[in-house]
Amino acid sequence: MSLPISEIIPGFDIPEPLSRVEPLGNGHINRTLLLFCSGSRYVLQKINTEVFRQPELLMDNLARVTAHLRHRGVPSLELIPAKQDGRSWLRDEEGGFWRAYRYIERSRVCESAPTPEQAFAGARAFGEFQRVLADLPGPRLAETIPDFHHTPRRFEALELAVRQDPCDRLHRVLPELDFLRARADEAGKILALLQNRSLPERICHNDTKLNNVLLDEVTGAGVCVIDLDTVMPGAGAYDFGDLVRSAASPAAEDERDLTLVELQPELFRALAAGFLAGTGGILTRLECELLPFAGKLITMEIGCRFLTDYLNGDRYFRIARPEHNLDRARAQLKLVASIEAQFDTLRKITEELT
Ligand code: ADP
Ligand code: GN1
Ligand code: MG
Repeated sequence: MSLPISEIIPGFDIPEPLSRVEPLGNGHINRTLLLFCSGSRYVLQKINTEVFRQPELLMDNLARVTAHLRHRGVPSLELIPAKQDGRSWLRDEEGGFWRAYRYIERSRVCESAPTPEQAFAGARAFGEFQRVLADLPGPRLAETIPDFHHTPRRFEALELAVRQDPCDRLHRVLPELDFLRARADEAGKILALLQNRSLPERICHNDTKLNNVLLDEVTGAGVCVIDLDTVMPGAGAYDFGDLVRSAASPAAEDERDLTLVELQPELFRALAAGFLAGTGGILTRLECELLPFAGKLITMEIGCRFLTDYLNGDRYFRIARPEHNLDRARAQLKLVASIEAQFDTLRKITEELT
């Protein structure tokens, strides 16, 4: 049982009356609602505390990151304070963790099939995000989900799910499992370079799918990077990798017709050009060289996570149909195959741009 929204909203400094509430967006983890209040719009989110175990730490990260971005003239999310104590979040009596944002008007997200212009704009915004946060003052940001992009641990979690097979689904995923196992030795490549300091640790967004950046409804330019729950230390190339996963193929993340899932070099080029424009020269030579591989790695990692969740009975990612996580996994793995088939082209494009 969860509390009705009408009991949560008065806790925030939001003008009454509330005229309407609608679900917002397609996130897989948190619950996101759009509120229409007295002529203005707000976003209300319930954080999934099974996934984000220390939401207060996450909110500390978020406050520092948004303040720094604004200080540097980059628009960012604006949190609405809670009435009782002025904090940027509140707990309901059942322990639910809530926060509210001002809704950013005249913006939209691209869920799938981006144009090259949208791919460029989104990638540039994520690149700029990384560049501006490179000099965030203060201590290292908290890790809101430890080992988030520790790809070898994601593979270990898959093997555990395979051994346990709690829902008797293993027999349905044998080709996908073979596909991933054949690539397991590549899982630790970026991590090893981070660990031996060949790559710098950066403040990354870590969830750079294209629907986590707002684009101007009219001009299409990047307006604001959102969904900041996983902003924490990582490898710069990861943020490019998730852009490739989510925006280099016109197909949706859960496309069932796998013939539609194909990396398009022109979308990859737009993403790389946008990301490099946004990062504005901060990336090292090795980081630039790793961009195509990061696309493959993150697509493989998230395919692995979807498959693991399918085996475990869909406990992590929200699903809208019974085989949803399996469909998502298959689409990611098809994209990995497409990236591999065009890898030389992607390398050439990256070299041309750097
Ligand atoms: P989730 O963690 O569930 O992915 P997000 O923070 O990404 O949640 O929000 C889900 C969707 O809500 C986004 O894709 C975007 O469409 C919309 N959205 C979120 N915050 C805002 C905002 N402040 N202004 C406008 N739209 C927003
Ligand atoms: C989740 O919350 P959302 O939908 O933006 C997930 C990402 C995955 C993504 C796949 C905290 O992102 O890691 O890449 O789904 N977020 C978390 O679409 O696990
Ligand atoms: Mg999101």
